[in-house]
Amino acid sequence: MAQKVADVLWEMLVNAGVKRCYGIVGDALNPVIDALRRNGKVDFVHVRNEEYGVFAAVAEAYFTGEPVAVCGTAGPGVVHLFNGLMDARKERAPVIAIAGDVETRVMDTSSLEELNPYQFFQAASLYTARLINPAQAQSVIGMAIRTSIIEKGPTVISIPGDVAAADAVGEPAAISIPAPPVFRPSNFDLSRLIEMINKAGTVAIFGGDGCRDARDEVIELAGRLKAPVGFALRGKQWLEHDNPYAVGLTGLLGYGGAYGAINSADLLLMLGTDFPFSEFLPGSRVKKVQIDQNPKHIGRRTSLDLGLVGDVKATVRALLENVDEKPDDRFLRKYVAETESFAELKQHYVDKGPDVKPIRPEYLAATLSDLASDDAMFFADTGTAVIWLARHINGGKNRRLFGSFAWASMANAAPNAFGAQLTYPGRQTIAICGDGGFTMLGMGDLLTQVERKTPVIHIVLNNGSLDFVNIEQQEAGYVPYGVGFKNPNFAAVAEAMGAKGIRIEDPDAVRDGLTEALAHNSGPVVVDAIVDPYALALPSHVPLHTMKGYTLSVAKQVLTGRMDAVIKTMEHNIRLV
Ligand SMILES: Cc1ncc(C[n+]2csc(CCOP(=O)(O)OP(=O)(O)O)c2C)c(N)n1
Ligand SMILES: [Mg+2]
Repeated sequence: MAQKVADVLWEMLVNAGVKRCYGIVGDALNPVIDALRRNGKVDFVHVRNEEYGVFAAVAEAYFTGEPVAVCGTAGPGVVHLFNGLMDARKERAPVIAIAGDVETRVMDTSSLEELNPYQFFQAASLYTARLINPAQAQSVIGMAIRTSIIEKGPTVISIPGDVAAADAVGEPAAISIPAPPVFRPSNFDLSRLIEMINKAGTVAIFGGDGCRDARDEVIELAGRLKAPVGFALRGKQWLEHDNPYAVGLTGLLGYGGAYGAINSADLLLMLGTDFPFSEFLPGSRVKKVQIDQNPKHIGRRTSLDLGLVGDVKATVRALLENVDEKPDDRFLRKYVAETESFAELKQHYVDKGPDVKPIRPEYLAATLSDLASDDAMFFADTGTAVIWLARHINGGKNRRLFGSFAWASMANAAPNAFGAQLTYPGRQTIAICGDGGFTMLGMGDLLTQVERKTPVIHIVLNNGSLDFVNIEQQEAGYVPYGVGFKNPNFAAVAEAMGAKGIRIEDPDAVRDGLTEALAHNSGPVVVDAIVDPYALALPSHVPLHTMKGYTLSVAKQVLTGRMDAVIKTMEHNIRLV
């Protein structure tokens, strides 16, 4: 049989490193999927919702750096890809979407399921192509692959069924991908930075995901400058563990001495971070320097005294050869000590945990961290799960912590962990899910996991509420509204679906329940953990407007007859003090 356009597509994707395609088949995709079947080198992962497939692909692509395919068809199935592709864009994950498109003979006639991919994907995709002529295939597919890998993010190939099924023109093109380039700022800018560093009495470092490959260099620089190292959530897994200079996280989830260090140093070095919460960054009293690969990140969150475009690793290496060692470590010691005392405070919630019912999520998360293996991969749903992950799951050289940290979609953890499990079979992959998140996306595709027998450990924080929003509303001074809902027994639901279910209601069952879940390796397990919906999670630094908002909300709740909720919140948190 002559090669079809769809055969060219898969051969080129396979040559570029694609091993899996997550999605749902149908109409325009039928010839595409038939070619995948003939090709035989790509694992097609049929999911129950295309969005779940994309979140799985994001985790796989982010951790391996290799491209991962997803597919949806046409119109509605394609629409389901979108949220995950936005996440891929923000997490810089090379995901290539194959979007089924209407037949060319009805294109641009508003036909059934027709969707203009250029308009629709504009915000998410780094490159969108409509493959309407077989002769385009090699160039278009090559561009989608190279853009996705080199620029790190999602691309879209929109393909009508008739074109996918048409005879190919020419052979599949070879794909050559350059290794990531090493680039650093100009010598002129570097010498300005060196001068600023050498002049500054005290220096603080604040790092993000851009420090992923620069951990050793950043720690060496911190040692030379006696600089406390704070981080954004996306920097935590690279910069916190085994780092004597680490001072925690700043921002809404913040803990430790990071806020103080960053705001009182003479000079702040922001390394590979696009941290969005400007109110936690210092004003003009602190001199600020930002180093980032992406020129668009420079200066967009706070005003700078110097902005440098370059790779963090290469830039810090160049600095290390030239900056003077600082002799005085008092500044560093002060914020490291502050971090240690916050850790004691955090531990307090954990230590009291075994006696407190409903289960404190802090205790649950800390116990999980304690029991999980040294190379476990943890995924947190957007919601309070992220807070507990940030504060109570300890990282490590081989541990990984991931979530929808930059896009902040709900329901990411279960599919992220599923994608990670397919990529790293046998490694502990743990999804800390909200009950809102789990019922939004995770529960339906638990069936996919049952079929695949993927031993993903789902910990569902069963608090009967969209608790993060509940807290948010109170911090903003609103009476909580639209945040409560009723849950089934998730363990029973899991068992009915063919997974293992474990329900934990009592704090003294936490340890054994989690141990059992972590040891289960014949398929997915769902731990239904009944946790305290009134656990309050204020950051180590509370902005004034938050304090005011919370007071206002409490006043409004009292005035609208919700005294019971106010008392419960006070009670549940005060008994831990
Ligand atoms: C798709 C999506 N919808 C809505 C939101 C807004 N949001 C952020 S966190 C959250 C609550 C999550 O609730 P749940 O999953 O139960 O976790 P909890 O905070 O209760 O632990 C909501 C609604 C969002 N981020 N993403
Ligand atoms: Mg919830």
